[in-house]
Amino acid sequence: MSDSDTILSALADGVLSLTLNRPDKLNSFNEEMHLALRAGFERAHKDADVRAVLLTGAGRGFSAGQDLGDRDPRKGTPDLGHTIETFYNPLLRLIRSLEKPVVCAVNGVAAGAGANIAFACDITLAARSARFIQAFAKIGLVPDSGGTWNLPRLVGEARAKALALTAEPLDAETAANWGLIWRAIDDDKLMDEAKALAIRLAAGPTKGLGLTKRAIQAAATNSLDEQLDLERDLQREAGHSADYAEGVTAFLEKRKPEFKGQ
Ligand code: T3D
Repeated sequence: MSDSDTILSALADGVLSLTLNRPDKLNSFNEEMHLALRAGFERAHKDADVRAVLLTGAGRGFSAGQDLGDRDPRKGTPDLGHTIETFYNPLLRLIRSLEKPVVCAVNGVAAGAGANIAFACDITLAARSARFIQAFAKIGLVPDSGGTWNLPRLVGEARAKALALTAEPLDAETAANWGLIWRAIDDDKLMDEAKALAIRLAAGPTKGLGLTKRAIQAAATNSLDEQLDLERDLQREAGHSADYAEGVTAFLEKRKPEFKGQ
């Protein structure tokens, strides 16, 4: 793990909590925070004690996307393709390929890459006061961090284009009604609800939950035939898991299951 304080990291109850921690810059991404967040997700991939991840932000915002202080054009033109390839794309791939649930608690404004990282998580809750902004349009950029892939799939082309071309803020309630996130929660209850959800998932049959995540994500590009074959293969794998044996045994014995994520 990175020892940077730009990401606060704590493991408890099987949940790895990763908190974006540059609150004076609305948790915008600089290279140090990128590397620290990546280290957190790499740990989640490797560490069997991590059964779920909870991603949130410190202070009044979730994330304002790229730190524009690092992008002053008066000091030269950066190669943004290089930074996408080096930082944002690996992060998105780590989140999507992690076969454990990733809960995101959007505690305040989520702009640019900050919004699209939130949309890439598995279950995203947002404080009622939070706003989502495809801020790229305000500075001449293209939505990244999977935005152009996720937005049309989640809300359809008309809404995706309007969000991306106007950069108008979207409130949390509407984001939930449109299917961009799971739920809008009263601000003072957000973190309690997000933690409870992450702990519940971490105590669940995380092997099967991970396979479920893989299947649902594959549906975006599979035909029905391909998806039916994938369901067969993944069900076979799930059926051999210790968690499946425990779940059925516990049901038959009328007791609470104790899943191990195996
Ligand atoms: O470059 C690449 O590698 C390519 C990848 C790009 C990915 C991207 O994310 S591009 C999009 C970058 N983000 C933005 O364009 C958003 C810029 N921020 C805003 O539009 C607004 O700050 C918000 C709408 C997000 C929030 O507005 P508000 O009024 O609630 O807060 P504020 O007063 O604007 O910001 C508070 C502080 O955070 C302020 O600092 P100060 O003046 O108090 O010292 C502000 O400068 C700072 N801040 C906010 N966003 C950023 C930021 N500092 C650096 N970078 C930011 N993105």
